[in-house]
Amino acid sequence: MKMIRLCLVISAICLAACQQNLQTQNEPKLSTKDPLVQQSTKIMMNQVGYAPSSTKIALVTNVNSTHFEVIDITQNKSVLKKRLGPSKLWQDSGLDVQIADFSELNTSGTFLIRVDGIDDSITFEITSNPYKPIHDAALKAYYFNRASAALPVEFAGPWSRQAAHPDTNVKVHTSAATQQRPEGYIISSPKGWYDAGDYNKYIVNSGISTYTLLSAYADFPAFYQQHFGQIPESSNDIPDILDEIKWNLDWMLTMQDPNDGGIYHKLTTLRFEGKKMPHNANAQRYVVKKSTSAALNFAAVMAYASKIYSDIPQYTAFSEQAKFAAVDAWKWALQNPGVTYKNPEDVKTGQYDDEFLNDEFKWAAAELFLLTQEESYLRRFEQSKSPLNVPSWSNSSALAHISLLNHGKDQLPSELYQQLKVEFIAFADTIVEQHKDSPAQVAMTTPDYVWGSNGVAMNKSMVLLQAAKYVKDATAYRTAASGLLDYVLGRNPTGYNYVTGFGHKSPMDIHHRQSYADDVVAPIPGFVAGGPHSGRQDGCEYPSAFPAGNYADTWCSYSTNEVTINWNAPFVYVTAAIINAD
Ligand code: G3I
Ligand code: 9MR
Repeated sequence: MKMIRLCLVISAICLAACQQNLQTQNEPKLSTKDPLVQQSTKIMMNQVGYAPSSTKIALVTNVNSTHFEVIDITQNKSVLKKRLGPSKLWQDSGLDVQIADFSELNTSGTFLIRVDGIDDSITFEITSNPYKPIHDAALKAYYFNRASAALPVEFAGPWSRQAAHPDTNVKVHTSAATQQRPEGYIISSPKGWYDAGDYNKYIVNSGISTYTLLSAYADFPAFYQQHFGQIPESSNDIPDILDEIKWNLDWMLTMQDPNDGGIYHKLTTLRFEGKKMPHNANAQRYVVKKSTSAALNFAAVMAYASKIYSDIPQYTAFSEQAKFAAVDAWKWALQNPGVTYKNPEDVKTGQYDDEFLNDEFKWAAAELFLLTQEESYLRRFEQSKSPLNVPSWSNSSALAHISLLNHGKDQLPSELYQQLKVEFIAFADTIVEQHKDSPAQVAMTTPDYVWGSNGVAMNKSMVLLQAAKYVKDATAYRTAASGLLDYVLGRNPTGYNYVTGFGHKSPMDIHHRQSYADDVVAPIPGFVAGGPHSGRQDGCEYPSAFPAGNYADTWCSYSTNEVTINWNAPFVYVTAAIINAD
């Protein structure tokens, strides 16, 4: 397997080199000479497996045959022969693709797809509950990214590591100085998750990740009650997902200045650390400038957490604390409604800057209304006009709808509830249409190939699965949601299953300092790589000029091959939802 991966890496590098002669790096053009097009006599499919009742689709390109067969490997016999769909150009990949739909095959077993004239597909399984291991790994990834913790072998296996970043000696940066907490004042701000491949902790990204995991718990409590993640807290009687989330909430609480309720935008070194293990990355850390986006994001997440944890007897005091923290942050935001974040000159790390704050006001108001039932929050929600968009660290409008639809039926005026439902379903319908229009039956469009496109795919899938709860016939929503999961798991032009440690070909050189600097060849499993990004903002070389092909499994490619907590979270939600629907 390692040899195969090595060959793939080498061929990707060669292809990238060839491509250099064909076109300039930042001007992708459609060309049949694109390496992806040339190498594309292959069969692209979800590499993790299929539930017996699921839609099952593979994509075939560049073939002369009209039919495909599915071979049962154990019996060495053909169990299905069908016509391939018509050939269509999948614009974002540059490939002409034909669909091999083998959904009617609903018996468990190990199979491959055969098309005359090209190599057989990978072998794949049809099995009940194929996504449980990958869901568990994606959730466990948060444990691997815990700050202020040692990871013993018992829980981390070969990726065990020393404790690091106690964050008990964090300085207040000039940009955050106040009379009570002047520049250089020391605060303690331990725990939390590292954001990504870097070791910093950023409120807005942490917030959406935490919210998404909380909503997975809220939607599937019985599943998570029975679910054990092999983390140090597994022996207590609280669901592991709530223990894991609490690790981050504890940190988030420390980011509130008790003197005014404001929230520091991030806890960070001045520059990114080198490729070091956490315990060797010892540069001074700072809390930097308070921002309105951090305050509102914090208020929303703390309000939601207060609601969820109020049901856990051990956490009633925490639930109260979270509520007061949320209200204080909200008040700060009302008094400071337009403090957008930009890095001060001496701070070079992730910015998570956002100039449009209506969606954050809307989200925080919605969560605070659900928690307190105070009308003033509802009025503010209604005033905050912000269109529905795919959720992201900078766009939380849809999260307000998701929470109000899930938890607000008895609290909202029924007309408003109906209106929110109609708006949300209409939004999900646009994604269903994208799925139907796509020759690959993947609801990704050209503008979706931003930094973190796999996060976009998973957030779209989450929207569809949320909408599925509110429609009479959810088939189209669920099919489109699975199509996006299939895309991330291998039904894509690069042929990667983008989740580390799973499938036949998955990222090996993620931009993740721990995975780079440890002495284990395999990266930490369960992380979703960012995915193709047409902006190529890191200046690395890519094997294709097409939006969906702009991915490189190299350390260099931090805009396509980093991993973060906010891309894993919707993946956890989506796999949990699909597991619980089967
Ligand atoms: O908002 C503009 C839009 O108006 C414009 O049309 C478009 C064209 O490029 O760009 C949009 O801004 C992009 C922004 O994300 C919002 O989507 C920026 O170009 C793009 O550079 C920015 O990427 C972010 C990246 O950090 C760089 O700041 C990613 O979303 C974000 O996920 C990533 O996050 C990093 C952290 O900074 C540090 N930790 C790791 C993490 C993942 O790589
Ligand atoms: O390594 C950094 C990564 O963790 C961040 O997400 C990314 C965000 O901009 O930046 C990476 O650092 C790069 C820096 O921004 C520019 N010089 C190259 C660095 C990576 O080697």
